[in-house]
Amino acid sequence: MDEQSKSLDVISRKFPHRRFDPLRGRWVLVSPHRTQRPWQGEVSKTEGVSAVRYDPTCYLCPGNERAGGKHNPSYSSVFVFDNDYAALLPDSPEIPAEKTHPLLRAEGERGLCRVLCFHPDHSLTLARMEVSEILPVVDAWAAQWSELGGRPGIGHVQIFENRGAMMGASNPHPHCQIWATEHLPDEPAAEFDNQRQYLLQHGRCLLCDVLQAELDCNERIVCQNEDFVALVPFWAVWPFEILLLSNKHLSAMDQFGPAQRRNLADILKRVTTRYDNLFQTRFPYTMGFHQRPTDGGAHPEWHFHGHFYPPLLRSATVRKFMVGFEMLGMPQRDITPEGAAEQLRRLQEQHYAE
Ligand code: H2U
Ligand code: ZN
Repeated sequence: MDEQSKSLDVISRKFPHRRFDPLRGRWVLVSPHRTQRPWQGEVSKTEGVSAVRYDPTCYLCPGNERAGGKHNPSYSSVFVFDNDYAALLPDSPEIPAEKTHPLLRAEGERGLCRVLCFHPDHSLTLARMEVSEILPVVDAWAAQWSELGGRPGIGHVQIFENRGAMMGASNPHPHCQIWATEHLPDEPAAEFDNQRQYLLQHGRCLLCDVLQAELDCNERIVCQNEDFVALVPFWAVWPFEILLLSNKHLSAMDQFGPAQRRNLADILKRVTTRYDNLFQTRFPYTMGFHQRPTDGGAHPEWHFHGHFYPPLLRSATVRKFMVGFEMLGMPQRDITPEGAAEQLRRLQEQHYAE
């Protein structure tokens, strides 16, 4: 290690500094010296492994009645339905611009929301499903993305999973949501601007270059297979945040062949198992994929990726709060991304409950 990188290494492990996220276009404050501070605040409940394979009161279990009165079929693999309480509607009316004040703007937003159950077994999570059982989930995601994204007027399809009560999941049954919107939402819109700008300036893909830099320095890689790399990004905000990158420059799941689909299922199982093993709990997170906008453009700038945003900080019961300086200033973290990656890397890929 040369003198310059040695001093950088020491500074970034011991002293407050800020790091830039070129994908989102924002800074994060890193305060590694703060990890020893005492905690007398909220202690959350832990969620252990469940043994309830069928819950007669669950809205998502096979055969049960949902809150809206519809009945689920006796499904045996994945099951997709239109959200009974959809946040978006396909026929929401346009708001005439002349009726709004330039500083008090509103626009109509059309779209639709679906729920996708991963498995009929109420007790499972991605971590405890077989790769062969996650594969139909990946296939369903790809089909949903193409179907919804192919509809006229749909500019973006967001697939996301809220796991655990701590992240606001309304139900422990393994499931995710899909929201298809007319406009590009703010997070992918910022990523779009930054990826496009980088391609214009450098003639290369931003995330291809990030991946190469991460592979070269090899400090924040958690696990990988032939098609995907899971790493704690240099600029991670959440303590154990993971960025999932495809090795190849692919922009969405419609470009995945059978090997990539299987390897996505594989890396998801490995990442979620490591998460559960970290604090021996049903590790909560919000996870989702960022794929190219579905406006019909080729989007050469876009690189397929997934984000895992888990709230836990130092145990199964102590979470990070995004409050105070985070709300009024900028995101801040204590444990370094390098330390978090090392902890996740050291863990077994066999689930602790098995
Ligand atoms: P979350 O656990 O991420 O909240 O997702 C569950 C979704 O399921 C939620 O958006 C929907 C809720 O509206 N839902 C139904 O569509 N029907 C039901 O009977 C219960 C929940
Ligand atoms: Zn259920």
